Amino acid sequence: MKSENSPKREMTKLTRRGLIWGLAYISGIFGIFRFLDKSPNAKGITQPFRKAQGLNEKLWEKLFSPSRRVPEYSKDRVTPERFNETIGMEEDLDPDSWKLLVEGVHGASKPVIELTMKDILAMPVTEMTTEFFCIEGWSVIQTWKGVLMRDFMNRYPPDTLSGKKPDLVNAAQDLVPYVAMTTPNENYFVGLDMGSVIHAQTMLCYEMNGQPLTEEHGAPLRLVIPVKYGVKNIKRLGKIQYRKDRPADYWAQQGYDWYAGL
Ligand SMILES: Nc1nc2c(c(=O)[nH]1)N[C@H]1C(S)=C(S)[C@@H](COP(=O)(O)O)O[C@H]1N2
Ligand SMILES: [Mo]
Repeated sequence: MKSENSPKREMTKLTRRGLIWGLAYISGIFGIFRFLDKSPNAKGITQPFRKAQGLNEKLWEKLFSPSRRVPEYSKDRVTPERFNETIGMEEDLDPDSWKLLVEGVHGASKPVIELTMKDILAMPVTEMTTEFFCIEGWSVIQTWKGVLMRDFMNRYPPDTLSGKKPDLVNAAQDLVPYVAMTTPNENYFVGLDMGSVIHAQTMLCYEMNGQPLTEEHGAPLRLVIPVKYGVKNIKRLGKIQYRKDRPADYWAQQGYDWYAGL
């Protein structure tokens, strides 16, 4: 019987080839998930979050739009506060010696600008009630008061790539692309993309739920950046650097997604 090249035989071959490719594809996918499963597990990050990370890092830049606002709530939705972690806050805070250093300011006469809380309190005030998500799987709704980074950057604008005068609204792509923020002792440090820093709800915060920020929540000044997970909301801020190169980040060094976007 010469059935070797009969159409039916060809069909079977094709189907079998399809099946083999299909199996290879499926086992490839399982391989990726097995790999993610073995990925760093510091801080007890939950499995679904971990699986989303690889994807997150690649898509974040493409999907992120600075005009996309997170929901704001009425104050009766505020939940009990919760605090977490104090890296970079090892020494007791001395409010009198605290200052905020700012580097990379366009047109500045000095490489490092030093600000006090008095300077911060003199800037436009904003209040917002937003949800705060820790990567460990819990969230709280809190009222935050402070200075929007947008307003801060109007006064202290970042350097531009072209050297031209910065235009936060119409030429944000010409701003240096990154911002580094650290505690005064530099034990905790976060790296941020400029798009998230100029986001309309990113705030230098000094008051929480109508009270001055407590020491454990990051007095005298912390970052509240609702488009990012808790890890990027640095407490006891000591230094802001506008930068061309991507800054180091405490939790990214432990294997977390550098963007940590929501
Ligand atoms: N300086 C400093 N800031 C920090 C941290 C930290 O360890 N040190 N932890 C981050 C993490 S993981 C979270 S969830 C939030 C917690 O903020 P809260 O204590 O005000 O709830 O702070 C973030 N900012
Ligand atoms: Mo967190």
